[in-house]
Amino acid sequence: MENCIFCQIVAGNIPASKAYEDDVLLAFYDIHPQAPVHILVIPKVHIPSVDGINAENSSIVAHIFETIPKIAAAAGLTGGYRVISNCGPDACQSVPHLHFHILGGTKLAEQMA
Ligand code: DGP
Repeated sequence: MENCIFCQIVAGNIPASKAYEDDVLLAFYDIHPQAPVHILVIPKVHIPSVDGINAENSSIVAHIFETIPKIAAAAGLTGGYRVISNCGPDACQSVPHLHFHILGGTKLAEQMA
């Protein structure tokens, strides 16, 4: 999608600091990090949000979650990490392309909201 920032990153039209890539997903460092390590993991195909996950594309999401531990380990997150996906306006989703935040590199706050 031409007007989707993350699709443009996948296409190589907008630069990003990549953490991991395969045929299905791209992981890159968040431009506004909220923890010492803050990586975004996105499907290469455009899925708008968690609300857009369905029987046809859920294998992509399964692959993302199978790969997140490898991405976290490669980023040195030996003490643990948090995975978050903001969905919709009440969650302050700002980019309408499904993404999972990996946050770590420090002791995170107990409260999530
Ligand atoms: P969310 O609020 O959950 O939709 O998170 C979107 C995240 O995407 C936010 O933490 C900032 C990040 N972001 C937005 N635009 C860019 C960009 O062009 N490059 C990178 N690396 N991150 C971006």
